[in-house]
Amino acid sequence: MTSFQEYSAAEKQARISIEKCTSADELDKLRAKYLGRQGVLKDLFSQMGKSPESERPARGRELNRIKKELTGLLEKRKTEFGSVSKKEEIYDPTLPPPFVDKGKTHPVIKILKEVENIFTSMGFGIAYGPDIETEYYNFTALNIPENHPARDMHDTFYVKNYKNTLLRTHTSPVQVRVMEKKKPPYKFIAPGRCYRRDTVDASHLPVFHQVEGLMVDSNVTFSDLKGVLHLFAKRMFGTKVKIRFRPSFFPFTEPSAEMDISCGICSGKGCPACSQKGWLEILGAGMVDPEVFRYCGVDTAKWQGFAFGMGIERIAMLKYDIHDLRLFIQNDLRFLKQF
Ligand code: 2NM
Repeated sequence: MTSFQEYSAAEKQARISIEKCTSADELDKLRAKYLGRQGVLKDLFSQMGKSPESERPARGRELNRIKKELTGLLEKRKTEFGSVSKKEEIYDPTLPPPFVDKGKTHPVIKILKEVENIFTSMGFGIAYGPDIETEYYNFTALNIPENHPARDMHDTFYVKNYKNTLLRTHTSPVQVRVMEKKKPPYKFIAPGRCYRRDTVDASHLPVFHQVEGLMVDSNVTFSDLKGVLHLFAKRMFGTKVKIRFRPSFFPFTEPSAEMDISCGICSGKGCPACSQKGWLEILGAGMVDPEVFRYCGVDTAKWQGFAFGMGIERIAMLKYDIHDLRLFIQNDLRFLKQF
């Protein structure tokens, strides 16, 4: 038969072990040893049956008191080790990392970089300028006179309370600034954001991107323009692509042209994508008008130049076969993840 002294001895031993314990793991083992299903206390309770009936209430009270004491003590020590569970303590370096949905380059910017790479590989530099411009750099120096419809409030965002100040409608003012400052020869492109007062629809965005280019040297001809832009078209749309030039008009070039590429969808036979024409317009170009050279202080007796300009959203539309520009600004991941 178990004596009360043995109860006390078991309690004392348990207290000492719990006090000496140094980890949550060890504490779990002590809990099992003293309070578990096959633990010391369970054993003492079951041995109570062998004691005289008169002693049993007192023994029960004493064992319950010890159980309560030890439970309290275990709880107290547990808080000292923190509530880190065994599961959390295990770090498995062989597990794959959690999925992180990292961002990627926007399709329009991807095309912009592609265009940049094609021209820089041909020896063109890259020039940048401000998005907020003056009427002089955006219009006047480009031979766009005061009463020209392009200057209309309907097309241009003017900056309120700042006279002659606007958001550039093309990147040509960058070329004007370079021509003013540097002595030819040079060839460079001007990529960047442009702004026009257009209502958003399938083919218009008020904020869009352009790459314009300019080459000034002695003896630059329209053949140089054709050669450079033909090479560009082949690099951008594949070696099988055909090009053609149609006469056009811009205030800042003379002569002026628009360049088409053969429709890649119907191979030039005519289809809905090219409105049955077999051709798709991709850019405007021409020989820099002597009037522009005069505004910028370039000696027209010594230097000639060609210039061109293209809308990047339009190139992206053609290359990726997208029919609605609004997809580019809606941030729908189902769309953006495809590129
Ligand atoms: C175009 C088409 C044709 C152009 C002209 C110039 C400058 F500044 F050199 F005169 N920059 N860009 C140009 C010429 C732009 O965009 C459709």
